[in-house]
Amino acid sequence: MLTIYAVPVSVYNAKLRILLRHKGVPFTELPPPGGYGSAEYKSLVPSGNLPAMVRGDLILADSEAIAEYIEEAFPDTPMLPDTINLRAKAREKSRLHDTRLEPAVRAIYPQVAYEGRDPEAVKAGGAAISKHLQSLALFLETDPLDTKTLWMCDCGFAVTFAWIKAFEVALDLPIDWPDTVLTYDARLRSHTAVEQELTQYQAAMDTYLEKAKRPSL
Ligand SMILES: N[C@@H](CCC(=O)N[C@@H](CS)C(=O)NCC(=O)O)C(=O)O
Repeated sequence: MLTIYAVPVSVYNAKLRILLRHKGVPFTELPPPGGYGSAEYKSLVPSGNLPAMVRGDLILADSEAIAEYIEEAFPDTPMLPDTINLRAKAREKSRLHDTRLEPAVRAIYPQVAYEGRDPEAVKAGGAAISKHLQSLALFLETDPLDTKTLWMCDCGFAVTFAWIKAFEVALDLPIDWPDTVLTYDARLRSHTAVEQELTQYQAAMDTYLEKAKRPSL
């Protein structure tokens, strides 16, 4: 059995769950032993990072390292392409999400709570995210990956797009969505694994966004 240490709201856990759902790999999700950030958890996962995976005597952190392992361990329903060049392009796209777009979205978290929110920081955050969406649109114009397949590199984008849209509503985050990216988002959502995960994940997003609401007098 494959176990994933997770917290419900984690973007990278949701990314991994899309991959596991799409591949039909059974897994159990548990909270990190001892709690998030605890010494007990760090004795298992030195970085303290979530998600982490346990399978037999293997303990592995980082969603992309885990995704690559699962791809090799469960090769049915491949989520990486079959040529070296296309796999390289797929990995480049994963990193575009993990190292560029998602960190720009994460920078908005300090502005989520209504109390102390800085409208100028929200505006600047929206501009930074929009800049990354423009870069993604350019990338998509020459993306050689087959558009009918759900790839490993797509999973993170599906979750991050859902957060950007939620922040547009909850924080008035100003986002300039390129049409190419909106089309890409719609295509990702047409995959059952994405739609089911995002539907189930909505409750965790709603709970997190409670603090964004203006307190009632
Ligand atoms: N690149 C990492 C990012 C994961 C990540 O940022 N996880 C957060 C929770 S959503 C975390 O563990 N933060 C605390 C830490 O890194 O110590 C991955 O893909 O797993």
